[in-house]
Amino acid sequence: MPFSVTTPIYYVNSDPHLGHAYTTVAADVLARHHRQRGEDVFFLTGTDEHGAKVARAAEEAGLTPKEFCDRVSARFRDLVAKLNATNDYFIRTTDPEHEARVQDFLVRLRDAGHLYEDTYAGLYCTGCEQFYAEGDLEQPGNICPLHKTPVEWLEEENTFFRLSAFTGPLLELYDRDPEYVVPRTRYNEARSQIEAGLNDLSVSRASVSWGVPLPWKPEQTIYVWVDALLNYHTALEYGTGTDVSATFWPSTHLLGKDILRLHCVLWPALLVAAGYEPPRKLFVHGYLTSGDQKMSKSLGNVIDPLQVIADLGADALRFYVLREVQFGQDGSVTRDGLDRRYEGELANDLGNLVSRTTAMIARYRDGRVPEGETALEPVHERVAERIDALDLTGALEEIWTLVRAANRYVEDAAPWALARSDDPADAEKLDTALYTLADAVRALGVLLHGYIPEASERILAAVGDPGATGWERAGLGLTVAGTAVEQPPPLFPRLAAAGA
Ligand code: ME8
Repeated sequence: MPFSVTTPIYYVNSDPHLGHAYTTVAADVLARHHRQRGEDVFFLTGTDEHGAKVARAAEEAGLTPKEFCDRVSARFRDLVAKLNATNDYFIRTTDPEHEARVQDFLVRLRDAGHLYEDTYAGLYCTGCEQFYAEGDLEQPGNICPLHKTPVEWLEEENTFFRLSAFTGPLLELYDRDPEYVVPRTRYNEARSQIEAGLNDLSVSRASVSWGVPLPWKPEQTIYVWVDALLNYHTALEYGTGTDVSATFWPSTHLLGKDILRLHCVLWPALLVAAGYEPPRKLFVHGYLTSGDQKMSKSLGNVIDPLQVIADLGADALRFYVLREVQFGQDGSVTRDGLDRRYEGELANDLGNLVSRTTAMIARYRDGRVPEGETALEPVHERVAERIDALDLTGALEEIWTLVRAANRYVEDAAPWALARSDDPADAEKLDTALYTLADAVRALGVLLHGYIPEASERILAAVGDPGATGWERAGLGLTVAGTAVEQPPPLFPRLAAAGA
């Protein structure tokens, strides 16, 4: 079955940080895993470029909105590449192909009778270009909390989407699949928002000029969230030059909990209204925090992913974020914590295992894997189960049980002692031990391909199975005796040696 996965498209009003890298890495782990299983995969990420916030950031930078978007979008694209993410397309909402399709979609909604004109009235801050509820303003005097200036009463004619009419269809969707939104707490949250009743939504803006014009009233622009959500479908229509939406829609969306309502309520409603299938599944993950605060540019507490990659490599970053924080929950991340896991788990647990195994085979068996049968238990079935449940942290823990089991096995089997013995029975035990280790290392190369692709590639090359990442190779006992093995340079050089 084809598999299609997305990240949110990131706002270009600020530079990428570790939180953005997080969702991209998670989506890439899924994309790589499904490719390993031989499935057709489409992995989409990109940037969200319209709206008042971006226009204002451009103005502050002294650039036109498009120049500004080009500049910042390129930084996101660069991060995606440096993370070794294997996205099939990088969408920008300023792609003309996207803009045209957003307009078509609005026409479709209108023709299906789901839009109407009405007056939008409320307290408006021109600094923010945003309506405020009275309760969110400073009193007395209705003062904007950000600009400290009084807001004004504004009325504009807007186009509204009859979201209120979709309460029933949305509840049906949720009832049909109790795992429509994962984890369960997020499902409950989204469902109760729907049950509480939905208000119609203004989908055009008279006050925002940096956006996609409403086709039948071009002096208004389409609400940036409608424009943004549509990326998930439009990209499939034009991203690769052929329309692959029939193959790859519906997609699985990964997103942070900040944008749950828009994805779990508005987005399926828009799709159903326009006659499209709703998303396949939505996984809502938590926040990477610094202490107990969400990591965000505006709070100034961000870890720069490019710095981490420059110091320790993309694998270290990919591994750390999915290992440290249970995927789905919030969790604190620090540079110290990252360095500790790099040393303790990547360099020691995994790096040493690979290096000892290959060194011993070189030394005791001329660099060829001896005949033998594995003495360890495979983990690949449990790993695949966890990944299917989108439990990326649980899957990694399952893989690590094999790393730990192999390390315990080296200590117990003590091949160095067996190698000193003249007893032929010990020579056979040594064969078994070396086979078991070589084979475990090879399987780890397959199992870890999604998480740490650079190390995986080097591991598989070291044990004479270069490029053999297919999931059918993830079990144990599949190594062919006689395979030539070579000791690689350290997979994860010590921090001091790495200059960090
Ligand atoms: O919301 N922890 O863009 P955005 C975990 N353009 N994930 C984080 C994070 C953190 N501290 N900070 C950011 C937008 N993220 C819209 C989306 S989609 C149609 C439009 C990740 O740049 C997380 O995936 O604010 C979150 O949902 C996303 O970045 C928000 O990125």
